[in-house]
Amino acid sequence: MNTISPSDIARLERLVQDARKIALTAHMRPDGDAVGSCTALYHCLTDMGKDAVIVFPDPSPDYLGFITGTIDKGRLTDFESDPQGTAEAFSGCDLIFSLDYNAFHRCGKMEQTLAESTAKKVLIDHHLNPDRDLFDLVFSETGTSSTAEYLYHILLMTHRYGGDAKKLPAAAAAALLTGMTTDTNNFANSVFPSTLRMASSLLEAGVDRDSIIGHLYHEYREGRIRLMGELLSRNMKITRDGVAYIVLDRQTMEKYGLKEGDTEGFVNIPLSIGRVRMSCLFKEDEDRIRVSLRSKKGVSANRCAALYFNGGGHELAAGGKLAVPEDVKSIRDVAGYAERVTHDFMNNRENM
Ligand SMILES: [Mn+2]
Repeated sequence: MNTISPSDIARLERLVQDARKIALTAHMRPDGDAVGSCTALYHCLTDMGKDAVIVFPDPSPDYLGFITGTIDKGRLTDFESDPQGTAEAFSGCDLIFSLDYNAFHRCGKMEQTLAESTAKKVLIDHHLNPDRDLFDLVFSETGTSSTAEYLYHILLMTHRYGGDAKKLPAAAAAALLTGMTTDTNNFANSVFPSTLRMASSLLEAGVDRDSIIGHLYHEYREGRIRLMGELLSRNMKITRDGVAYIVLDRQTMEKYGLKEGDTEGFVNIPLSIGRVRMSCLFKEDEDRIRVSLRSKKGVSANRCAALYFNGGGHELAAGGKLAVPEDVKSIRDVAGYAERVTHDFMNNRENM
């Protein structure tokens, strides 16, 4: 992680001090890092006496209810459920935080409302290629496990917390540890020395990690595990280039009674096979196919997502989409498309 500039911290403190109303935002289909970061910052701002609200593009998934449950009533909304209220939240605030995304289009249908707001904007994020021009202040760092970790280090540099994790509100500390835990897949990837320092300080500050792990990894629906079994035994294909891919249609999702967020982490599993160098999960959505990519060192998931799947993200973990019918005619054509483009990708030395 690069050193965080004290002058940026001073600017951040001034922006917060001058703001009356503050809105916190994250990307579409917010994950543990997005929800954890927003919730943590919400508690810190509230702790400072600020009027803060969280606005997601769409609802936070049920499995993160143990985090969002700490937010005061009426302080968490989303554009999909309440477009009017969201627009009012943006027009009425004077500072907006963008957490865990690098450009407004990552907020989907909320993009325009966000872009039109005249509020000052601060980015705190760990994805590649941030759209710096959109923001008044940019904290962007790819050498960190998660936005939650990065936010933790930023918060600790402020006068308010002065390097002492014990001063963080308890709900903020737990939300930060949750965000880092999900983004590292429970310390399996993107763990830096700074990540372990953060975890260590948060445990010392009294965060109940066992309870977080229980919520995150021991409360799945039965359907998730049964679907995982079906996908791995019947659906997963491995190409001769070492690319594993799984195509998941809506019918199968419905058969197992699964909802948004229930397939979180599936894409990581094929990477545990020795000859697999990249794993792709294709999930049918209303008018598109959503794509998740994970790769091992030496193969750039980010580049593959950018070249063939209208997306990007991190070097070894990226996402994207295929438009129907522009990119593929239907879900049935995804396997053919995946085989073809990943073969091209894996055989072009520039991509390695
Ligand atoms: Mn993240």
